[in-house]
Amino acid sequence: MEELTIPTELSEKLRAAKKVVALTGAGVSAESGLATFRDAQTGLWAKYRPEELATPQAFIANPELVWNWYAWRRELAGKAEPNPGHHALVAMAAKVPELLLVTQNIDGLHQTAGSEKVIELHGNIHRTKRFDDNQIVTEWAETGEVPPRCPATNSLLRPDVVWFGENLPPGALAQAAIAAAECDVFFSIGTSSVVFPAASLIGETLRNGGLTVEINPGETPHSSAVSFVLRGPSGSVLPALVK
Ligand code: BJW
Repeated sequence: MEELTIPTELSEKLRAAKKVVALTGAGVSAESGLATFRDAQTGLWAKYRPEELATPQAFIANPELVWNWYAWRRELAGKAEPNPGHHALVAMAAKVPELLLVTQNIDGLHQTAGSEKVIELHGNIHRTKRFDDNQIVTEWAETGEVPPRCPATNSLLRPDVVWFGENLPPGALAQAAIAAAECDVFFSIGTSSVVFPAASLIGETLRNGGLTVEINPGETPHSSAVSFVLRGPSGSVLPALVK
């Protein structure tokens, strides 16, 4: 990749910023070896149908298939390690008075890297909950039944992720929206910005006059609206931004 030049105006605004929000998506974990969703060749949705795997209806129709698919992805996420993009966001948090990381990622890699203020909009694949009442369950017997059941209630267990048609975790969206409205700089990093309501957060910053920055090797629906576009992989662009 050509050496990336960070615009002076952006560096100055970031240095002066009091509140920063970074919204991240699957692209941030791509350099950790985890597939994105919508890449035309390697994306998960190029190989699997979301209607059959990532909706409550899919789980009701075939809980074993859905559990096994997430068990496979949980293993991949468990083996993955944070990349320079994740680490640069930890470094950025140390440089600005307030940085809130809002992630759509369910892999937990921001926390592994050391990010502390993280809102997980779409849950976390390493947590498990009851299908019927969303209570988190931490232990169950491995009886061979797939999916396993809650030892206390016998309910089917499922990953604590947000499927299509499901609400985001209570309070998460409201907290992220307030932070986006109040921030001086909003980064949209490694997300295609097509999944709502996460994709609407940048609108809060745009409406309130904050600076908006997109970091992505490709175009998104927000590319023409943001203040700055930094084209490239986040594992290279973010370290250049915080150095
Ligand atoms: C790199 C890179 C590198 C590559 N460096 N970058 C309003 C309008 C229209 C529709 C809706 C709406 N409101 C709600 C909806 C419906 C739906 C929705 O948005 N559908 C659209 C797809 C049309 N939303 C919902 O259902 C949400 N719930 C909801 O709104 O509840 C209220 C409600 C209830 C009932 C009815 C209606 C409303 C829930 C959304 C849940 C999303 N779940 C998933 C799966 C999570 C579990 C799992 O992992 O299996 O979340 S889908 C998937 O997409 C995953 C992601 O978090 C999410 C976003 O994807 P992301 O992260 O942007 O990845 P990609 O692959 O799309 O993009 C990667 C990007 O990285 C690309 O741009 C690359 O260029 C870039 N990149 N390499 C930096 N090295």
